[in-house]
Amino acid sequence: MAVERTLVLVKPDGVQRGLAGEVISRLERRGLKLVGLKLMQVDEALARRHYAEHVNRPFFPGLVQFITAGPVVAMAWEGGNAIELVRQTMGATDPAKSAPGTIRGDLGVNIGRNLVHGSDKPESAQRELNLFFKPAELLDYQRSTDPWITES
Ligand code: DAT
Ligand code: MG
Repeated sequence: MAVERTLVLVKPDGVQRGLAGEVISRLERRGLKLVGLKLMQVDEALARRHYAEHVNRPFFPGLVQFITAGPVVAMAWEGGNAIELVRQTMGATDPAKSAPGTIRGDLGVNIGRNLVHGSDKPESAQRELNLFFKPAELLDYQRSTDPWITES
């Protein structure tokens, strides 16, 4: 099982609804490791690059408007098979079709307000992590002493 890193965004609707902690908590409980975290406003240029694959879709203008409408929580999560694990934990894109027990299935209503983003494959994860984080902003736990048990 390959150790992967993936980009997760709590989108503006999730931050506004006070669900950032809920999303973080679910990913922590899943067993993934948080290696990067920031609260930020996405500008139009970043939004267009992030969602470049959807540029010709009818919902693209609304998607860019939405993701830039308020702050997002951008995170990098690490773990074995992290990309697929995050996607499973988020649930299907349309909350009407996502299973109960998933973030979107439990907390979402509208496909245009589906709370979270997670990279969909390794190439996307690499590309998206580079858009949102500088390398130095991502923690390398192997270079630190064990943060959980080391006493000061
Ligand atoms: P996902 O976010 O599950 O990776 P995606 O990459 O296909 O889904 O689409 C990106 C976002 O665009 C998605 O989270 C919500 C929005 N979106 C997708 N399909 C849509 C549609 N048919 N109508 C409105 N918004 C849509
Ligand atoms: Mg996607």
